[in-house]
Amino acid sequence: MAPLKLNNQNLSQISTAGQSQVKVPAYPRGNGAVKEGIVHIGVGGFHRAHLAVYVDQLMQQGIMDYAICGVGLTPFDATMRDVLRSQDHLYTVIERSAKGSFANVVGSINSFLFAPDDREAVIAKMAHPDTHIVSLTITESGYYYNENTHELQSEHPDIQFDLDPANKQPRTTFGFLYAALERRHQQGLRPFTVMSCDNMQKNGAITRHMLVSFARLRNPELAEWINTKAHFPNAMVDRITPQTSPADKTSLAENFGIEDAWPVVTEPFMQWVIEDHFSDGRPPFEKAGVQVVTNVHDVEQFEKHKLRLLNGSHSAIGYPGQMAGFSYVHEVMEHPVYRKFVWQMMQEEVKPLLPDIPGVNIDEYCKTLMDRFSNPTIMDQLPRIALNSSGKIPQFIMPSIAEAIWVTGPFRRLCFVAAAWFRYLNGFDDNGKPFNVDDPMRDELQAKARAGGTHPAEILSIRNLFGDDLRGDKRFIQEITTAMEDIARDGILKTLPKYVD
Ligand code: CS2
Repeated sequence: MAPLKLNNQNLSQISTAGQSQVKVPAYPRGNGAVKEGIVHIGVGGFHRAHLAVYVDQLMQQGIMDYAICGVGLTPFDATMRDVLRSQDHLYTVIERSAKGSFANVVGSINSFLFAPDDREAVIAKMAHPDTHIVSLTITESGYYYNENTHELQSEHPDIQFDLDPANKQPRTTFGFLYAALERRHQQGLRPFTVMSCDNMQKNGAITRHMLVSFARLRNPELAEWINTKAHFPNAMVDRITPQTSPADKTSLAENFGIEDAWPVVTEPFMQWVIEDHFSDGRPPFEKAGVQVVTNVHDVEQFEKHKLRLLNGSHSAIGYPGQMAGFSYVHEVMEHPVYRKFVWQMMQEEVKPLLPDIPGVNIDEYCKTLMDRFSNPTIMDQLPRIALNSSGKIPQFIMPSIAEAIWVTGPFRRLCFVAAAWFRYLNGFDDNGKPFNVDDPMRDELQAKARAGGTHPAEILSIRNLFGDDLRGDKRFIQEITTAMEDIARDGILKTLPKYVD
């Protein structure tokens, strides 16, 4: 039988059409049936495999006031707009592991606004009384956060544009949030909660600081209202979500009988730990398995574990892995020396720096990560891991190096990863094959990497990424220079055994 196009009308047939059963929304859809309590900026694979899945689970339990209105701010979001609109905003989440493939059709995204079509509509939606939460997956660069000064990059042309009161068509997330909050204030509404779902340590606190700094430059009084009345919960978000490939669509059609123009592939594991700080109510996220905690400290510890162990290891797999000619995460994990390297980096260098979390066994956590990285069925692409590295290495690797130096712990393996990244920036693998370095700071990074050769000083001089902490440390400079020289001379795979016991 030909696959069925994903839309509301076909839902009941879809649940039984393929060879395997598909879970579909059992709740009513459409505007009369639900309220859109969440406006989410940045509808990519991760959002669709994470927050939207949690909300779908709540809707399956009859909680209908927090459906999602997706928002796309950039021209790249036009495809998502078209796909979602063509299938009643439904899409399929395919979970894959050794246990097999499972397909769930998710219906929690109820509408989608594409800001370049109508920016005012986005502001009005956020200012609407039904909206209680504005959530964000805008990547590190979307926060305009200077890692060195910890301040807003207020000189950035996009921020400058949005700061000009004459411009009523915002470009940045902060421009939209400000305009909507200003309207809510005028209307006597509470501020919505701004809920960051990005992979950053203290994501909520950073969001608050950036938005309030932005607001102060526009209207200090409103800034004060935002700062005192709005909440910005910190959160740790986790689910490995590769980019969808054409083969994923074909297998969905063949095995589940669904024609979906943009399904999401992910692992079974998912985790979300969030602070219980909301300014205008929240859904009972706990009912979907979210860990809602009252202690800020707890979230920070979870974030730190995740960013340093999971994302740090991903960096260790991604940059050297791509230089060595691998394509997928699980392929790297199948290489016995490389596998040992990842394990030893976690165990010997990162783990000793991490706080204990009651109830969390860190060795078990590391073992689970090794299994998750080794999952061959999700085909997680190294270029995905390598994307936007200027927002990743300074968060996932450099802080562990800096802390290891302070406590005089080992950090050689972490230096190898940083050195491999410096070389990766040149855009050629060990066989001279060119690849694209996809990063908002690419031009600057590449110019520095080329000028620096096998010495790190040029790259480390980018202050808003690295600050001053490491540049003056002789041990660090020596370690990293040695690794850069070895990699340049012998390549990744010949150098790697020097870093494995
Ligand atoms: C990856 C993350 O892009 C990356 O650097 O490490 O996208 C990772 O897959 C997620 O954080 C998992 O939760």
